[in-house]
Amino acid sequence: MTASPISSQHAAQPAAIPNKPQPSTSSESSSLELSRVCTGSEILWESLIHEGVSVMFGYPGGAIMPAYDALPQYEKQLHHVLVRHEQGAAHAAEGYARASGTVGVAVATSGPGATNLTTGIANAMLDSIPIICITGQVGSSLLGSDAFQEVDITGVTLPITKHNFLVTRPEDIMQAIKEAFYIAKSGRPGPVVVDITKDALQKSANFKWDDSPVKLPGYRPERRPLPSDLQRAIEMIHAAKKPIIFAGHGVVRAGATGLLLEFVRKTEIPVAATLLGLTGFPASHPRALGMMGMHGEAWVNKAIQESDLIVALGMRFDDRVTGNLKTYAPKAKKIHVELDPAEVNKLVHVDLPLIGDVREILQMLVPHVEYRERNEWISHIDELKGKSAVIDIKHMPDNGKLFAAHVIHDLWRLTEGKAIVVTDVGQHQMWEAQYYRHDFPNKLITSGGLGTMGFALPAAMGARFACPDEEIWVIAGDGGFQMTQAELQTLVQENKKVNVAIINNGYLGMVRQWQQFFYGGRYVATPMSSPDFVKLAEAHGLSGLRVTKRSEVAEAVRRAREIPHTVVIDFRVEQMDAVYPMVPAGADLDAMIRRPEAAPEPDQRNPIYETGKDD
Ligand SMILES: Cc1ncc(C[n+]2csc(CCOP(=O)(O)OP(=O)(O)O)c2C)c(N)n1
Repeated sequence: MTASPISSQHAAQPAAIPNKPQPSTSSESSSLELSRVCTGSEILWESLIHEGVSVMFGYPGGAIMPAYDALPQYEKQLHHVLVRHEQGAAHAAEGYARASGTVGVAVATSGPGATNLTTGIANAMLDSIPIICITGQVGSSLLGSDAFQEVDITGVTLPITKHNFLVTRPEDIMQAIKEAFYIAKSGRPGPVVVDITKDALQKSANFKWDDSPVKLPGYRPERRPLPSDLQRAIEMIHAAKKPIIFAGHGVVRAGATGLLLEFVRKTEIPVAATLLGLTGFPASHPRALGMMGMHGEAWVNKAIQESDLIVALGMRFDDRVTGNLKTYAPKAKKIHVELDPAEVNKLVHVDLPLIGDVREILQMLVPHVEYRERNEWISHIDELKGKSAVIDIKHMPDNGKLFAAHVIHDLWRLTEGKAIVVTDVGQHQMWEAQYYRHDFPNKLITSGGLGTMGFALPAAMGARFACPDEEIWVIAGDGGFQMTQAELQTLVQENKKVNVAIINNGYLGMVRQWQQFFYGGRYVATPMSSPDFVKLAEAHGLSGLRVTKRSEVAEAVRRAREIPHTVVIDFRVEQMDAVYPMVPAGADLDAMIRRPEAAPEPDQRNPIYETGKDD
């Protein structure tokens, strides 16, 4: 068994999302079990069951076939979902992990099966999501020989996993799985690959589940700040006149929303959110400012630039959040609460790092922070808000045109903000962040760090297995949806329902928007034709609806919610609309391009949109 070094980027407490049942393990009884002779394949599945796995997403092939062959013995405990592309398996495992607060599992064969997982692995790495990817590998005697379907997947995934293993003997499988789960969930969570050679799956070894805790010398996932640093933080918070709290993904993953509410109740400090932190603090709370950064609210970015203290919770100052680092929040002292020490002072110099779990640190701070009156600062931010709210597109009268903002805002109204929304990547993702008001924790699943088109449908499928009773909506662009649309058939085979809203603008919209703003309006390789999405849904045995006017949105959403199987709605929205405000990449955070006063008239239509022909 070989292992890559554990990235120093990951440390501290296991993430926990409250109110989600943690799967029970059968390890309690295991000390009574005698050791048995099992094949490596049996050891693999039994180990997963002991780790609490009940569903996994995968695709078979030569090297992993012995494992699949042993699977029927465990069909009562382990459900295997046959995806239509391994990328879908990794995204589904991530959707499952995000929605459940536990670990997601994907399975693939060697070579192309394993390489197809890599986009999903990288996505989980950048968004710190615990998934385990199990890959078959060629027989150990063939390793390094360029054997059929041999790819050095531990080498390939070294920079995009928190850790990975190559296992060549059946007696090492259990320990590798145990360590993989421990590493994936502890500290800053992330993906782990366990690559197992075919002979290790076929050969036998003694097996007895060992339920002693994993100990890895040199890996210290738990960290706590010094009491003197906590005291300094409290003094800085009390002294600040224009403070802002940043809610990042860490707040959501640590289940720290309740504590953040308490912290804000005591301190009156307004809260801005990153994209992944949006569900960390209720959007309708009077101190909620909204999203910051490239497509954040104008007043939020302006307030950040004026602030004298930033309390950043579980976020990493991504370039989409900061804009030009040289001019970023120049007057603000910065406290950075973060469990990965490698994120501290990486991009933005901070005055006080507090290394540890967001929830634990808030628990330590809340009893000691005192009320401060902040009316002046809060009314100043309200003034900044004024004009932006007036030109917000959702307040425009219905002029017969369908804007994506309308669709998403109406979807929010009709679902009362309670649905789990899984978005793809592009303009629709930003409109979702702006117009679906998130008041409940962990109800938004989106690809933040990697920005992976094709993420939404398979991730929603994973979320569906984690949350069988929740309403789930995919919001995808016509481009991204086409990347992984084959997973519709997986939903059919599994008899699972999600609703799909395609924000169909006939373009790779976000790239088209950049071409409009920064490339002289030369729309190269962004006009895109699509299949008839209604017929596509029907070809899968599902239902499809098309909406072209705002007045039709509510009825379509109502019908989709009633129909018991997956429904795809093709929302034909304005083609040339753009996401506003926008901070051009690398520009100062408050140098924003604003929505024109009047809604834009479509000035150029995609010629291949209606006809499917480029003429
Ligand atoms: C896999 C992948 N390829 C390319 C990109 C670059 N990219 C970002 S947004 C975007 C356009 C997305 O178009 P669409 O899915 O139609 O959504 P829209 O922006 O129109 O809402 C592209 C190509 C990406 N993020 N991911």
